[in-house]
Amino acid sequence: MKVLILGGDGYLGWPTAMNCNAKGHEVVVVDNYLRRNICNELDVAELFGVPNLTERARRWKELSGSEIPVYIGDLSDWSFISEVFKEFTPDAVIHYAEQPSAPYSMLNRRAASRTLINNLEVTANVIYAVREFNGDAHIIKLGTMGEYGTPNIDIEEGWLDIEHKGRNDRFLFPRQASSLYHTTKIMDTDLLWFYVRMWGLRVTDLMQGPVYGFATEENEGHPELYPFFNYDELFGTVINRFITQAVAGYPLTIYGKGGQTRGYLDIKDTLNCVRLSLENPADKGELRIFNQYTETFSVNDLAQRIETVGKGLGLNVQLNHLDNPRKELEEHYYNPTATGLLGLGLEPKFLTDDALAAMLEEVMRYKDSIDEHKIFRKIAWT
Ligand code: USQ
Repeated sequence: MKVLILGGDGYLGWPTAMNCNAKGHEVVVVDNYLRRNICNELDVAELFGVPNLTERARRWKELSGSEIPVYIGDLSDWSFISEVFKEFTPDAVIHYAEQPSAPYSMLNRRAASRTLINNLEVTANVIYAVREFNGDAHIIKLGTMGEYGTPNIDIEEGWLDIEHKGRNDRFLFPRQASSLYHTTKIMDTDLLWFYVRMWGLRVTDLMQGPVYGFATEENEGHPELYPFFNYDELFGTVINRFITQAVAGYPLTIYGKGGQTRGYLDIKDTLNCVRLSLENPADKGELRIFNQYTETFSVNDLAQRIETVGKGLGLNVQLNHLDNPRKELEEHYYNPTATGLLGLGLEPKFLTDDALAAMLEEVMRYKDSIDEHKIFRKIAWT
């Protein structure tokens, strides 16, 4: 298939590009370096440097013999996005081109506005570009499990059948996010659902939980092809942060009581989920929603497991309960369904002790570049 990957420079965008290309798809990547620019502006912490997208594509070609053309530009600019679609006419669009950090979206008014405008304008432009240049193209949109929040009922896969005063109907599952970033993802889903109804688009919305790791089949033995690995409070997700903290001997930053439970997945499973969705497209006029995670853990579960495995490797791992800078439930019911992707053939990779040890050992190779000052800056939600 001809696959257009928007946000191709990101933590998941670049690994997805290599993976789809390695599996025989023709891939083009687009990015405006929004995430890189925010990281530079805010002096965040990445474990290792990552070459720019053009350079990574060049190195991938040396390794694989296959070309991934790169477009650098802003997808909220209609003249740019329409140019890309005219030149490539994709069969599928994988849309990662969003400001992905919840803490960044809560930093200040400018960050909130940048998140809101970028995420919604790009999604709207993608919808219009698909309609104008190939109405049959499949849009695969990265949503988030955070759209649902932590309701006191089981979370279904996107939809809920409601019986009310003796009548029945089917609606999007109730959503109530706990950051502005997550709220923009709800708005994206609403936009997509609206245009699926209006224009009969073909859409898959992937409600993904926090992702961990950086090793994939394609970058094994090639650190120059690794994705970003942030361990700071803005762009680092909790498992990647805890692993780095354990290696640095920095007490693990458990927010509040640590009972916050989420659905997690290995970066390799993200790639498989996205590719399974690509190769088994949604129908025309369908908004198909999958919950994309493989296991649920509380923050305390994660901290304790990393403590045990880290100590086994001789690391000095300590746990620290900090005042929670976020506004979220710290003890709650959490029982989401996730059967759709298993039905398409996903074979999950679980967070075993061996997998944790492998991540700790890989991060230990970069121990000297960890800057402890950048681990916690207390971005408060309220
Ligand atoms: N947490 C800690 N200590 C830390 C960092 C996080 O206790 O040092 C807690 C948070 O308070 C939260 C949980 O760990 O309860 C997960 O936090 P996270 O930073 O790993 O994830 P989050 O901010 O929710 O966002 C990440 C990605 C986002 C994606 C989302 C999926 O950055 O792009 O959409 O995971 S989900 O969490 O299911 O909404």
